[in-house]
Amino acid sequence: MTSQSNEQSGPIRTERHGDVLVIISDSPPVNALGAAVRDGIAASVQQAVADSSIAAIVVRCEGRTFFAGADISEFGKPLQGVPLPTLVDMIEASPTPVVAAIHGTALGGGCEVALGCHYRVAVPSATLGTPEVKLGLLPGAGGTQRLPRVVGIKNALDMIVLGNPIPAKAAADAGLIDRIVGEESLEADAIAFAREVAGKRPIPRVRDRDVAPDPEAVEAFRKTHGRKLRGFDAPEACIACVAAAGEKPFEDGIAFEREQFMTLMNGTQSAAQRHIFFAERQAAKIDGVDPATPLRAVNRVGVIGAGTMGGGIAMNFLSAGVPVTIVEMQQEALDRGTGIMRRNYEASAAKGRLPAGAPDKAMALLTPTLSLDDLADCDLIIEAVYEDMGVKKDIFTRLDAIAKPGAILASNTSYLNIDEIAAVTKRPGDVLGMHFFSPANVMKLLEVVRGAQTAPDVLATVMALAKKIRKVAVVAGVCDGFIGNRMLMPRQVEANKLLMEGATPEQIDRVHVAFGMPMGPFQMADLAGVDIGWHRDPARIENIRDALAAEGRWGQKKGAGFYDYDEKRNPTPSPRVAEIIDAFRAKEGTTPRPIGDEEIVARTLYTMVNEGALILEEGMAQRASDIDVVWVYGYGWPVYRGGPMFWAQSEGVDKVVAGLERYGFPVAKGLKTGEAFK
Ligand code: 3H9
Repeated sequence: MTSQSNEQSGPIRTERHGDVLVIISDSPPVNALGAAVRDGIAASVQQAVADSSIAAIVVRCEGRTFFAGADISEFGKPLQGVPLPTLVDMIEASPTPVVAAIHGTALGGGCEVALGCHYRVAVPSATLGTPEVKLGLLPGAGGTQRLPRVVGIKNALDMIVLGNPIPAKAAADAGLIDRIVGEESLEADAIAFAREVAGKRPIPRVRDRDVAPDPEAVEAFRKTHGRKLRGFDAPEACIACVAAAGEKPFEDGIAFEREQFMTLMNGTQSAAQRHIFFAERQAAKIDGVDPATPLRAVNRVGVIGAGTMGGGIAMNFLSAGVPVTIVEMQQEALDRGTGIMRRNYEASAAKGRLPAGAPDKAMALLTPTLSLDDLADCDLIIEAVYEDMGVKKDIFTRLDAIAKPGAILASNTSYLNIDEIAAVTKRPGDVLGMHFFSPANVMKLLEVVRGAQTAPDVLATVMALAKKIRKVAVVAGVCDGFIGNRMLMPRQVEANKLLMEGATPEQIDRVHVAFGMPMGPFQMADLAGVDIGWHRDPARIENIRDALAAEGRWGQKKGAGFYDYDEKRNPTPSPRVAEIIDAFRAKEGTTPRPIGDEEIVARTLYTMVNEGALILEEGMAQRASDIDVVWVYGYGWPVYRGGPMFWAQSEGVDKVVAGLERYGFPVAKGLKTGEAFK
């Protein structure tokens, strides 16, 4: 049957295929359900319903995806147009059957629109999900009530509370998809399907289905995931709504969902999580570099050093299908490093996180070698040896002679001056920093350090590559510790001083954990190793850390650090550490005083915000939101507090400034002028 083009209203157009009307959304990049899209669909559905010659309706999207959700940029602004829940109800109420034709990612409101449709077909590569929880929200267009009615309480909890999308096949198995159709023939297959169901009555409406309550599944879910969801408001609201789907009539469940959704939407957690969503995407944009800059091809990556860091870095590329040449100095170290990589892959496969053949496939892309000369055909070479300027300069001098013209030379240093490293080469424009976080195959953050001479296309290539290896990359300038570690410094200095003045490691850590950090500064020291950066002279004891290191209290690995550990690595406060601290206080003539939690917050967290403001002032970060991204993805800053710079604003900038002044810190100019939040 020939198609006939009909109406076009903004991003929505319709096409007539005989007695089937296809409603098409064309709203790049992701067909978010903004006001114009919602209004256009509503008008088209009304029009179709009024036309007795139309037997069925298909809803599909142009471009890369079916609706990827509500338009997040509209949140917090006055509502315009048809509300999304009304649109979903309107589709569901249509007396003409409606079929959702899904490709790409049917997420959030997109999945809810599909649930309002009477039937759903999808291509095999499609995924469906309700990730609202990751924005501090819940599916607020009926999703919490409809999804459980289709897939059951247990599956709905997984999808709604964890927010992870599922592939079309799993969605079909769960009853969410009625038919998997051809990858290349979505529209034609959806129209054919629509014709098959056009005459069927009654029209199946999800709201008419029942789902039995399943309190056991709810309890089991809480037990399994409670710890991971600590501190977040949205998961509990999601759980309550899903449970309500089994307990309340549909309309009551919807009213409950609405109330919970509005509470979350107006709360600070969702504002923070939405901020991070956009901040993460903003971070990919490079000031002063044209987004159309042609990129250099990176078909092979070289990694120097097969230790924990080098191995983890290499895994990122192998997992993304990019061949890697990895260099070590000794055969034994090379074998050990590649062995660990293989075991890491196999452990992931055993846990079901990777398909069975993935470890072999990834490792087949790896070329281990003992010779730097073998890096000659690499397009990007990342040096990941230990932090020593002399060693790094030596390596870059040699690389300069070996690497092919146009190859990008990167250092994984976490502190050292990239410009000084670049200066030993004849191609400083090709040099930059790629600071991965440990474990490098897991942590999402990548600080990309832009040297004074780094060429724009080098920077743009590495930022694009970061996305390919699924990292969140942030551009940093050359300064001691770049963005993340530089902000760690004032926190550590103050934490140490607070110990001397009367606080305990437990108290300081407790304040940080209560704030939402995965661990406090002293727990982190014990995990990383108290001996890291230690001068290794047991006779030279200048601070508490030296004293601990000298006694072999190197942290978790030794069963003792700032805490004592049992064989399961459970920490308990250490009487010995208390003695050491007391002895230091006595030596320095300090009388301990009670320290309030509020002082710990001001001196260890406000000081980080202050450092962040200085980083911005010096142009070492492009924007405040980049700093937030660094802390959320690199250091476990609770995403529901939106990163240090966002948090300072929700805490109240005046309060932060007053706190800093109270404890005698020079306040960064930008904090007072507001420049620090741009
Ligand atoms: C919801 O639905 C609430 C309802 O339950 C209830 C309402 C009453 N809105 O990520 P990308 C932009 S909440 C606005 O780089 P990818 C994004 O900012 C929503 N904008 O692409 C970026 O802009 P720019 C539930 C959005 O291919 C551009 O699109 N849905 C939205 O790597 C490209 O994005 C979600 O949470 C949006 N919904 O990944 C899904 N989505 O180019 C959120 C994207 O200016 N989205 N943009 O920087 C995603 O997870 C990913 O974007 C997606 C594509 C997987 C779709």
